[in-house]
Amino acid sequence: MKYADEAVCIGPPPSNQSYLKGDKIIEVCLQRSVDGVHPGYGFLSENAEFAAAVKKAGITFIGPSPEAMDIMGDKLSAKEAAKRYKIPMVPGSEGAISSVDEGKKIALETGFPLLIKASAGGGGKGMRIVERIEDFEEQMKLAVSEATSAFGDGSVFIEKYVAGPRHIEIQVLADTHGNIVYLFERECSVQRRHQKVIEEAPSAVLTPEIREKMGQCAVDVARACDYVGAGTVEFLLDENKNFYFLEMNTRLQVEHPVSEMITGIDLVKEQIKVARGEKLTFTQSDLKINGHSVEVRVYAEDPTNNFLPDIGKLVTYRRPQGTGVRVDDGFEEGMEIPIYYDPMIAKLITWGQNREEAIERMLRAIDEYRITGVETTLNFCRFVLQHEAFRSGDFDTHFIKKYFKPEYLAIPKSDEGEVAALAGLWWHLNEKKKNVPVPAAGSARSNWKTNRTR
Ligand code: MV4
Repeated sequence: MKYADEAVCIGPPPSNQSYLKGDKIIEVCLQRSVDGVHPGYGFLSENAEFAAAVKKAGITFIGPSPEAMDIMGDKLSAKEAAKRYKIPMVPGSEGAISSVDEGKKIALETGFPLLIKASAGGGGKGMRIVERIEDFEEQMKLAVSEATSAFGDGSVFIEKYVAGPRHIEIQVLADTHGNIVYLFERECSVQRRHQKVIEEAPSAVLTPEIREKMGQCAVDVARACDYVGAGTVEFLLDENKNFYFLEMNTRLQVEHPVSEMITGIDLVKEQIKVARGEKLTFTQSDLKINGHSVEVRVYAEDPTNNFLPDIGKLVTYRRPQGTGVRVDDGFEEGMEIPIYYDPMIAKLITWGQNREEAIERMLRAIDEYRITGVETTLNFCRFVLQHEAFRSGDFDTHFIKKYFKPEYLAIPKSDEGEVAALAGLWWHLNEKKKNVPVPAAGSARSNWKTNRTR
């Protein structure tokens, strides 16, 4: 299904000739009298310069102000802004460290292990762990040069290393009239190389008290930069359930559907209403968590081959269906997965009355999804969802490193055993000239009565 009333080609597939061509996009908007730009996620969605250029052209940018994006785009200025409120932060340096000697002094005060982080960084880039003072100088130099080449800004700072943390983020929504609410948390601890794999809402471990405190802090962070629109405030939760503010993402995130599922709020609709200048029609006390939601990211990657992107044609593409199942995707059967972008095919989201039901529905939806032509991460997601550590809620950001080995997925992909057995039976019956019907493949596997395959 194609929903757009009109589409304009900006340029060829490589993103630096199309999705990242802010000037060209604005030019097209002006030609067509476009009144608003939704930046999506990725590409220009957190680019303050683009937001400012859109505004200057007299077009509404559906998102926060360029100033808010600037403040939150830099971790040190984000922490600086957050300091105006009482928001817990990981102990470490007050600001950027300007020399190795200064860094060493702060490192000894902070204690080990510690992290050196790039202020302009994201996704773990420019982040170095230091276990002992002897390694500090080398790691700091590496962090600075990595940050300089990746972001053109070599500012780095120190934070104590939080061991075994959970990644928990709070969805916030702010209008232009000073109203800010939080739409509870998403737990995104199951990650692989800073790429989220499974997200859920609410977190299995937050108490109502911690949830409310984190929510309040997230609202304060948003207030600290006069935030407008939908945003996400990221926290780490340590083993003792202490939480620390890390950074704020000034866009709608990939995993926003799980928040929509548990609150009943359409976040994109709210973004547009806020951009039009409308007031939020609900307050914090109107918002309640209803049930549980899980999202898995379906990537065209081969989990048995180091998650190598597997590009090619979607020969078969059939979505799962049913109560509590949502698929957000952009592909149809027969389409090619392009090489130019992140190879995400779809987001598969389920909702249930409780966590168990949401997970059960996800496992069923994964089984029902039919994708051939490319390898996908569906089996890998099934592995995670079936794992005892995930089921019990007792996991952290090291889940995949700790528990996953590609061998675990190297089971036969087709029903080869069954096919061989049926072929043997067919041959046997033919030989004996007995006319007993052979059961249809699949029927013998039904578990409707025992429900014990998982
Ligand atoms: C940390 C941390 C432990 N201690 N900061 C990684 C990306 C960036 N958003 C923050 N990250 C981390 N910061 C302190 N002081 C551990 C991580 C981290 C991590 C955080 C969230 C999700 C997955 C992660 C995987 C490795 C490290």
